[in-house]
Amino acid sequence: MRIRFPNPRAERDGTALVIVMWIALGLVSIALYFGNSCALELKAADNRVAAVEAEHALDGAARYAMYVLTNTDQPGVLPDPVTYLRESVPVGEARFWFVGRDTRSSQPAPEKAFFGLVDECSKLNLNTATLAMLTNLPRMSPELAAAIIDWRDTDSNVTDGGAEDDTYARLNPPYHCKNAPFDSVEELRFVAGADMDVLFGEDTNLNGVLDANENDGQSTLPLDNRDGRLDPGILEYLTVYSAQPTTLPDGTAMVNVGGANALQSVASLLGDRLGTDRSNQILRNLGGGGGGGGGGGGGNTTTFRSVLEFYIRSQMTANEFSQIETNLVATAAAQPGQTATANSPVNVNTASEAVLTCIPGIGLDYASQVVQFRQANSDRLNTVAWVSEILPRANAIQAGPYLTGRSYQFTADVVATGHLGRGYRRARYVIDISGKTARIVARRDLSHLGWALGREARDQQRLLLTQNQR
Ligand SMILES: [Ca+2]
Ligand SMILES: [Ca+2]
Ligand SMILES: [Ca+2]
Ligand SMILES: [Ca+2]
Repeated sequence: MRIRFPNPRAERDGTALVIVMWIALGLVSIALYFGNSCALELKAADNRVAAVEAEHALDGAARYAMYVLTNTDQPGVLPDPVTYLRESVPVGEARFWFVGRDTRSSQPAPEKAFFGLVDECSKLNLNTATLAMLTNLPRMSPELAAAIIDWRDTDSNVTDGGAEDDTYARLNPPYHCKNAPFDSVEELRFVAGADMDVLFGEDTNLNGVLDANENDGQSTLPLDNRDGRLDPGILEYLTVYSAQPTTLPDGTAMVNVGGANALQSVASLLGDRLGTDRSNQILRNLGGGGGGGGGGGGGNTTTFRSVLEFYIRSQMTANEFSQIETNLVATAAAQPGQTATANSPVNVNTASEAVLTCIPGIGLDYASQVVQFRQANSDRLNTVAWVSEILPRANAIQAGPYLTGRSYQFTADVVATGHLGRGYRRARYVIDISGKTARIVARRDLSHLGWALGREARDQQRLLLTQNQR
């Protein structure tokens, strides 16, 4: 066997070895690259799965909220938060929370989230509140309040300080004044003078909680005042959904004490529930004849501007009133400055002090007393009757048309996460229970506003993740 040592061949072999090594190295890099991108892809897919889980949990939570609101012994009363699941509720591997507001306390611990359903009727209705009522909201300027009135009224007459087509024509790009009711509170962004500061205030994520960035002054947005209190914008206090029905859930008409022949209409209801003798006595208090059968009042034109006024003038007991209150409605002609004819009073049992301050007859003078009464009498918050114990008679009658003790629209502000706390999602569902069955009348995604559960829940979430990574 001959052995040759051709030097050029050896050089070629050496070169080939180097080339092979380079190729091998290249292949390894490619493998590593694909491996890494697969891992990233896997992680992204995992996050997408978590987000899908969270989306389903949102819808599940909304259905649960509808169940809670309808399967209660007092429909129309905001359910007591301790009677239903509202915090970190498991749905498969996902969880959900209801972001709520504590209506029982005037000074909620501002850094702690409150979980529960929200009463839409605790807010002022953007389509029916008068100029004076809107002007009393925190952060509201008289000009913006006037511009809101102009935005929703059908005419083009500029309210003092307000804005009609001329103002909007000067904008870039220009647009028209709507001259029709608001379809959502978010529509306020189009109204002249409504900036982020007045809309959101310090509560940039609309959760009713003083988050870290909302109490650090100028360091991060928003530019808050660092006073340890949450000063929200007007979005906190406004709704377009509140509306009192004029029929009972089964479709029969309620008794309208605001219409003509109010006494004749109410007589048979009173007789039914309280007996003829007591009914006649009450009808006499109300200025009616109280004679015999239902239609006997003949020619009496007594009407009441509100259910509360009816109660006060009737001199019936709170207990008697509770037996007929849900059957009563007062739909009078529209008040000056209102465009919509919908009857959309504020629920005095759930409204915040800021909203109560806007109510004629309550105002700054009585708003805090109303809240204090609620704190001391949590067992009586299913009626409007007690207001007559707090306000002087004339004030109560003035406040009556703007108040109710019953709510028919509620919001489930749901946050959900998928497995291991991943895939954060948030959506607000407005649920209307005035009909035979509850229905969702609006859904708005709020995931973009970021974490809304406060610091405590975030710490728990992080703990869960680190435990799982070990
Ligand atoms: Ca107008
Ligand atoms: Ca907040
Ligand atoms: Ca800040
Ligand atoms: Ca503040």
